[in-house]
Amino acid sequence: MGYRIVVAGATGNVGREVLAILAEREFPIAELAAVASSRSQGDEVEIGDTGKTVKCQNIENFDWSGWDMAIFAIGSDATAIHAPKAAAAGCVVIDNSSLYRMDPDVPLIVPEVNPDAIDGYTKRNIIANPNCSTAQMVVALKPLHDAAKIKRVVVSTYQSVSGAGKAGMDELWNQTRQIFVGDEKDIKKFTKQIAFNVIPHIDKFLDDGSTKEEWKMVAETKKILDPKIKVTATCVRVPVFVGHSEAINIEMEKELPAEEAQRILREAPGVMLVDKREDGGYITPVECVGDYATFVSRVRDDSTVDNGLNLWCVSDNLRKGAALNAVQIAELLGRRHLKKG
Ligand code: 11C
Repeated sequence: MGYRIVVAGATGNVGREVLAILAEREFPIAELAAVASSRSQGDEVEIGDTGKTVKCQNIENFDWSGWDMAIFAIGSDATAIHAPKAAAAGCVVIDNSSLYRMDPDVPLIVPEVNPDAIDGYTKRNIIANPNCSTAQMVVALKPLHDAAKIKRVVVSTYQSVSGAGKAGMDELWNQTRQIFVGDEKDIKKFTKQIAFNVIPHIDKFLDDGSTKEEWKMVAETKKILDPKIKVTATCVRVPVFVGHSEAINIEMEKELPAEEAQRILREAPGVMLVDKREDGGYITPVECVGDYATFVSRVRDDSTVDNGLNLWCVSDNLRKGAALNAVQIAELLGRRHLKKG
């Protein structure tokens, strides 16, 4: 027993994490296929640290029929070509790109937050995975929303370069070295120097002066958690390799003192509260790498508004922000609908 599962984009940052997490979580697999662009055809991709590999097939001529599900991590343009083919062949697509997230016929799922919404996947045979900065935020917000109804969220992000793929990681590494040895700096992937700097710009600019990354946090939070919640975001790229951080200010309908919020967060699915209110008693991005949890620290009352709360939220953007959430969706789909595990 088990599923015939495809990982599309298996050679990328997220695809590799998907393979590792499928193995770590002992996802029931009858057959595994790794597909990617023709450039990677024939490459052996490691399956986490199992010592096993899987040979990459060319996505252009892959036959999707007979496969139960596919986790896509190939970007919106390639997804637009291949996801409809897979879905039409009966293979349920779990898509990491932003292409289908706001499609009303495609559920946008964070299993700890809105698992029931997955039942709508049959309309298009596609399930969307949210943006990394949204995923970790809604995991932290959900239990507080259930307890005291969140009205408004003000979030500032500190997003690692791995959100921009391997090219983003290479650019931080290369610039750091170039600055140390006095070479001229290469600026290709980001718009300004990222080493020893921060850049208040992720994704393209929109007409109102916000960026698409900021818009995603607003629109996706409404779709996943509650359309009534107002969100305003400022998204910033920082010189960290892996792990997105967020400073979140929350305004609620009911009073929820910080101690009560800590108690709720301690029990919440997917959340790890690390909040000692002392030197080092909080989590930083380097400590979250490779972990599944959304870490919450620095929970404190905000006395400048009624029923206000501040918190700090950190998670591995390649895991909860992408690959782990996709595998959790695959598990949920299996449990609720495909039942072969
Ligand atoms: C970043 N959050 O850190 C982005 C990466 O919509 O899935 C993921 C983009 C997306 O650059």
